[in-house]
Amino acid sequence: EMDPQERVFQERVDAGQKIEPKEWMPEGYRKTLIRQISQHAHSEIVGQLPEGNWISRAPTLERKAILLAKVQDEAGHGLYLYCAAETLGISRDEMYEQLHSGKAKYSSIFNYPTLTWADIGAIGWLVDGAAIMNQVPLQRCSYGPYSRAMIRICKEESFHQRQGFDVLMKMVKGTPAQKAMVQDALNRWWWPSLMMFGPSDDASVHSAQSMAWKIKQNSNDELRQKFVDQTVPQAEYLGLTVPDPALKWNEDKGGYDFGEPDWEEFFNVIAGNGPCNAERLNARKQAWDDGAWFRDGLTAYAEKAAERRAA
Ligand code: FAQ
Repeated sequence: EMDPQERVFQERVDAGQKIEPKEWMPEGYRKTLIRQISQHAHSEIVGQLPEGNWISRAPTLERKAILLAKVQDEAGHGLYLYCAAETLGISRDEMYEQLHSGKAKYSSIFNYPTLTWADIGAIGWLVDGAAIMNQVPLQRCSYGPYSRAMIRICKEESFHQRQGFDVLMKMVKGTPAQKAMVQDALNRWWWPSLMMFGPSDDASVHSAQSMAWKIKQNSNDELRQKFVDQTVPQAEYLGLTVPDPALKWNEDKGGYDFGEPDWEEFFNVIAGNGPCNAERLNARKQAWDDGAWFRDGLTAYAEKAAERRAA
């Protein structure tokens, strides 16, 4: 019953071949990729805001230079990913419009505030840690441009994660007040980090089809479990307590049992009602509006240059 073109496509995907921009693909495959890649790009761009908040308040010149480089990397990831999405036939203006109108999502995690310097460490450690866990398998995504973008992005995310852990290592060896600040950051960022992997498998509407198309390689719950298993020993190394009373090593499964994230909070945040949704979106729209004169200038210059060439 499957359309012959679609069968050939699926066979190529099953054989591990990459699909490239000009090749035939099912409309649903194209749409799913545009949705996921553009949301991923928006996340990188909006993701600059919580950390950008601390660039001017970093405790030392060295920390400031490192944070500046990291935030700049996120901008690069965003632009890289917009390019990957453009190969599917959507323009950057359309994607921006979807972000600014609230139609396109970006990661829930960036709707939480950064209250202390320890939050910068926690973001690197947990948020970049979760991003890597999710993005390493995306390097094997069936769509060529997305898969290649992920290879470079993952390398940079590894540096980001290390810098976050390094910030926290320094702080937990500091004064009791500094250590308490780190514990407080873990308390606030732990559950939102687990939510980055998306809803539980039984509530994940896109997973089955995305896995059949090898856009996703793992389910949301699989990656969440791997993240917990990797991160809990790191929290212990830092001398911190993970804020989950249900957390317990399970010898039989060779992993941790852990509590259920607050899914009501998650769906509330992705519906636009998290603590900083309005602030984040307004900052993006403001930046877009403030840049209008520059875009106008570029367009006017390009038109003049074309006229001169024609003359
Ligand atoms: N936040 O059916 P599923 C970073 C939505 S890392 C918001 O499971 P899917 C690096 C989902 O879109 C963060 N929305 O969906 C960085 C769908 O709604 P829709 C970005 C979420 O796509 C670090 C609905 O729920 N990483 O930026 C979230 O199969 C530090 C149903 O969900 C990526 O985007 C969420 N957490 O799986 C930057 C990775 N979870 O679209 C700065 C690529 C789910 O129908 C500083 N994306 N939703 O309206 C993916 O791997 C997937 O899209 C998932 C969701 C796993 C996020």
